[in-house]
Amino acid sequence: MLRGIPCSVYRGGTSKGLYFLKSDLPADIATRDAVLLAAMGSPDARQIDGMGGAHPLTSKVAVVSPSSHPDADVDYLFLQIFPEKAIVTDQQNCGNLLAAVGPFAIEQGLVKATGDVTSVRIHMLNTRSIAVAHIQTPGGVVEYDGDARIDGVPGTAAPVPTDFLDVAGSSCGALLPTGNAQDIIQSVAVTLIDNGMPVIVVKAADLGQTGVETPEAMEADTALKARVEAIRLEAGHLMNLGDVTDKSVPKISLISKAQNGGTVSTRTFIPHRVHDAIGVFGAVSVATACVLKGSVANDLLGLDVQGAIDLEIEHPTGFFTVSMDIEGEGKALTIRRSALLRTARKLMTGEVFVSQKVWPL
Ligand code: NQM
Repeated sequence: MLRGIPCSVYRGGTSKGLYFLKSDLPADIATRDAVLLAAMGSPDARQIDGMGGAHPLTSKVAVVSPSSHPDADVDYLFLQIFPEKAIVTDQQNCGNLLAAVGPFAIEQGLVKATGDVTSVRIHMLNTRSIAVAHIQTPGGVVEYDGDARIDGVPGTAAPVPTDFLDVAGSSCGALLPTGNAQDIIQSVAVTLIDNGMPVIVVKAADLGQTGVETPEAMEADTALKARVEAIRLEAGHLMNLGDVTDKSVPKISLISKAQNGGTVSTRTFIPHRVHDAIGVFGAVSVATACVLKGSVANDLLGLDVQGAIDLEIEHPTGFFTVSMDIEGEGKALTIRRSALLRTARKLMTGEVFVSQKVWPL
């Protein structure tokens, strides 16, 4: 027999996932994870027996609940469901699914719409940090249509501008987990950085790449993938993440000079597929590396900036704009605020069905 669980599907930014109220899922974590694997159809590369889209960016879950944090309206737990493996991990945050947390919270009655724009304060449990998402709510109803365009998503939609208050070091304990702006791993200069997402920044040229290869070409390059993974496994320990064999962090961004008038060009392993764009916190972390004196990115670009700036992170399908307010230099760099634009869309709401053998009634 099957069991239906209330669930909604939203596109958040350039990702897509299942959104649940925490109270609709099992309280026991092992049972919850078994339910989510069954709902997504993992482990199976095609996820044919579930809702997953056979790619890490479409195999994601948001669990939302009222918050007890004094500065937040709701709690958001992000869970990455590996398509090919029976792994559910909370070791990373996701700024793309975050874009639909505000609309979901309002539509589920966790947050009351106030005026034309409702600011939803979201406690991101994965990184114990706060985001403030500004949701269009004319007449007290979430508006999804609009004129905002983000690269990697066709068409336009209502804007979801989002501010981050303090995400530096939220996964690794410090913006620069090794205390260095540059380290050497396997004879390659890297910057290990965490401004909301643990990322290894490396010059594409140092891995024999131009940096503008297509994601498909990079994924087909088995020698490159092996090199990237070897660096990643070593970096995991240096970044206070331990053995990262079965973790989706750190990401690794191969950077090169901008091709299209932006700040820097990127190709990002997330970590076993190459992103068609770049993750939200991934972009914030790369942008931070660009302005950090002594980093491999700053060495490549020679940027010298202070105060409020917009950085255009080029990726395979366009640009990702990160707005930052920065102060100080090198290891003393402080990011007073970062902000960016996403869009979201409700795709369906109803029930997802799993076997009662997984979660008995
Ligand atoms: O970095 C991809 C995405 C992400 C995560 C990833 C993300 C982020 O595009 O905040 O959004 O796993 O790197 O959804």
